[in-house]
Amino acid sequence: MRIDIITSVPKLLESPFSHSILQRAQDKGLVEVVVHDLRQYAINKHGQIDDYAYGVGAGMVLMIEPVYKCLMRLQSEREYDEVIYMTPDGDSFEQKTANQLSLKKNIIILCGHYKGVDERIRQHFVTREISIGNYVLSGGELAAAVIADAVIRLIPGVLSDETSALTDSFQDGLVAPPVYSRPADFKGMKVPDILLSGNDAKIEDWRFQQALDRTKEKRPDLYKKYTGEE
Ligand code: 6GU
Repeated sequence: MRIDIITSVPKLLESPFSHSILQRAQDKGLVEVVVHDLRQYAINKHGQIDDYAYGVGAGMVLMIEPVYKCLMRLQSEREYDEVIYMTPDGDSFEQKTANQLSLKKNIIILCGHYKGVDERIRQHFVTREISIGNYVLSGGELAAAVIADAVIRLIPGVLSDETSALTDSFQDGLVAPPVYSRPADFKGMKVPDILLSGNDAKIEDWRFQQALDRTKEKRPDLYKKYTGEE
């Protein structure tokens, strides 16, 4: 999979992909993440990429031309399955969205900034608009990193069997059961006996019951969906 991210603030995206699982996924050749500085496609030697919005006093808009030039350059090099625009008024990002995107070959993520991007880009070039929640960020970069993280960890081979995405919270519709590590007794705070019993079948039952109980308590919305109640 290849993910191309177009941004006016490339520095914001340097670190998230340079560590841990996301770095390892790239080292293994399972994903390629390429960040593009929109300023390299500026319309003049001043590096201009934004301008005043027509009919509005304040607020800068990402201009159509730099974004268009960057998109054309990329699309001349390979076929893209999606051009995603990060915006607070987009479709909300869910695990289901991550699952869908993880099956794609090449995707472009365009980060909004300022008052957004020229509407003609959204109308004619964007295939999907995504928001990561009901709050406003100062730009789409951190949201793009969230999406890329959620997608990349689903690519086969990125996670080991033990950390497999198949056992994630949400993947089966339930939140994850509690986990413990050594020591079994820390200052009188004990790990549940069942986990020390060595009885794998019983432990599996216990974990499932814990997941059910937790979901009911913490996420009644998910619980209702899971049990088919209502
Ligand atoms: Cl994708 N962008 C911005 N700027 N704010 C957001 C968002 C995206 N998702 C939630 N808030």
